[in-house]
Amino acid sequence: MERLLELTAALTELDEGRLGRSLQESLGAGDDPQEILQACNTAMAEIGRRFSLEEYFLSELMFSAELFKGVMRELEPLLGSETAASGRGSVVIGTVQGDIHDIGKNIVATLLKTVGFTVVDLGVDVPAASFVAAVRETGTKVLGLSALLNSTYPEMKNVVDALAAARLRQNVTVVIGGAPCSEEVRVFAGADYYAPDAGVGVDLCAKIIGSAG
Ligand code: B12
Repeated sequence: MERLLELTAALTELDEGRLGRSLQESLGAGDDPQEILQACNTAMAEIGRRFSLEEYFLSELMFSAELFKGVMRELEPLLGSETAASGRGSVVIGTVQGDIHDIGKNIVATLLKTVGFTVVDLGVDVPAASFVAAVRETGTKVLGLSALLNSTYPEMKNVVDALAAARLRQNVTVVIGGAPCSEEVRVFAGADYYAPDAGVGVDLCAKIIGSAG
């Protein structure tokens, strides 16, 4: 749709004014907030590509994150308006140690809350021991790990191994996500599921927690 393409272009070009205008236009026209999010994701992937090609630098990455967070501030109340009854169980989530990317994780956390899960968000750069402690304290059935850097894949495995060492592995389903994750990374890490996007992640949580009673 043209409005959403314009939004993607405005974010990709890091044009704050144009982004604000196209966001307002989209919201005014009643576009689905999920589709607006998707349009932003497309832009972030392109921004990452430009960074790889050295067309953009770290300052541009940082600015893109600020712009995305601004969009999320506008979207959150709209996503929240679909809130279902709470009390569906808890999910612990965090970005693994060594990694400070949190935009994707925050989207997953927001969507989980909107469908009624209690989310314990441990933030970014989370050591394995903190994940283990949170799983123990909350008794959660699902642990979500976010990682955006190839260098942090081994850290996901560390978390899974630490859960096993604490004899908690069998109590919890581990779901991983983050743009460069894949089924291969899941196997490497010893996790249970890989979610390519937030929607799949939320569906998985519903399935796991639902079926576990
Ligand atoms: C914005 C950004 C940053 C920002 C992050 C700000 C923030 N608060 O998050 C800043 C500027 C800080 C940053 C820093 C760096 N970055 Co950066 N960054 C990005 C960028 C452009 C976008 C990431 C993003 O937010 N995408 C949008 C969100 C919505 O997508 P997402 O995270 O994938 O999440 C979705 C799904 O994956 C899923 N999901 C995510 N997590 C989880 C978890 C669970 C449980 C589930 C179910 C689902 C799920 O749901 C989300 C919604 O659908 C990416 C490019 C890219 N292709 O990803 C590079 C990218 C990730 N960064 C990269 C790099 C190299 C770095 C730096 C090392 C740069 C440097 N030289 O310092 C540092 C590392 C800092 C660190 N220690 O973590 C590389 C990583 C390469 C690699 N594969 O290893 C990328 C891929 C860019 C590139 N192409 O080179 N970065």
